[in-house]
Amino acid sequence: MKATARACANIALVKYWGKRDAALNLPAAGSLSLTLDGLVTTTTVELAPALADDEVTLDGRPATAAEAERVSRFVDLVRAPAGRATRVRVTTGNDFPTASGLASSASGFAALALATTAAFEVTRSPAELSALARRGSGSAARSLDGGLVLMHAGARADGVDAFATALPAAPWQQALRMVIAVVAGGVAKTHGSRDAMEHCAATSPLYPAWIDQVPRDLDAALAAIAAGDVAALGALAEANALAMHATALAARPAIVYWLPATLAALAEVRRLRADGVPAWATMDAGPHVKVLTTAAHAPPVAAAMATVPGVSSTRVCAPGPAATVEVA
Ligand code: 2P0
Repeated sequence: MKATARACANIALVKYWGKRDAALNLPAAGSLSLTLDGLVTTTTVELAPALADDEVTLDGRPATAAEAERVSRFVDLVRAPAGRATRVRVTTGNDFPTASGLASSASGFAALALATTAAFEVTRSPAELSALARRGSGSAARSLDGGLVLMHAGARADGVDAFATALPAAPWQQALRMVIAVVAGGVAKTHGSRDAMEHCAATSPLYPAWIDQVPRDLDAALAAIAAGDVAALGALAEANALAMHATALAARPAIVYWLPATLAALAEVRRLRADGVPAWATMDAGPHVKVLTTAAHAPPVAAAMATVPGVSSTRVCAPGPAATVEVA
């Protein structure tokens, strides 16, 4: 049995930054994201009874021991409850450069959750599948759905209510665009998000205020979405991302993801806005700047971002579809 799944990356408009339980990977607050087309992970899981160990290939190369271990532990979440011991051959690849600093764990674990359950012929509801993907990576819970996606923090200790659901699609959402400005020198992350959010929770005096603020930001973002108000959503997303980064800047020692070009890109977004262009910035655990805008404005926004010194490339993404799986 062999299954191949495809899942798109997502960028959060209200960020996930903090856990309430590390073992089950439960978020401390909800989050909201936009699934993006053109940033796709394709993952094949094949049952391989002859293998003694799982075999994992990432982007055409054998996985490192640590990577293979993380994949195997995730597959065990499906394999063990199914009462199976069969090893698997996992082949996964991104159609975007993993070194570009764009989230790959989100699309990666979403595709792995879908392909693994299909290969073992295990039935999971959409909510269960999202909660399963969450165990691999919190942001992966949001990559099974397309368009705008809401991650529920949940309240239960077992985490069954910590999953993501798609928001109702509306025509205006199809005109949303995310311009990704890749900042040169944004090399191997100095602080992976998992360790960084733990460090912020443990040492940042701003962390409690951040966790307090997220539900308010989510409410405001949902109200903006219900009203189809892109400007309100964009302003909210930019403020939320800056608050997340403020939390990291205030950690001790500080976590500074920004490079000079990051600030230059942020200034360019403000300049565009001052000129009447709908453009709002968001940033994740790295130096890159992602700009929320609309289809009509995406080409000039991308052109403007490309002129920022230190921005090495730009990419325009539209809302992406839900993840899919095929069984061979
Ligand atoms: C987000 N990030 O909401 C936030 C904003 C990064 C910055 O979700 O520990 O790799 O695997 O659950 O999902 C990245 O965190 O963390 C992330 P884990 P994950 O997109």
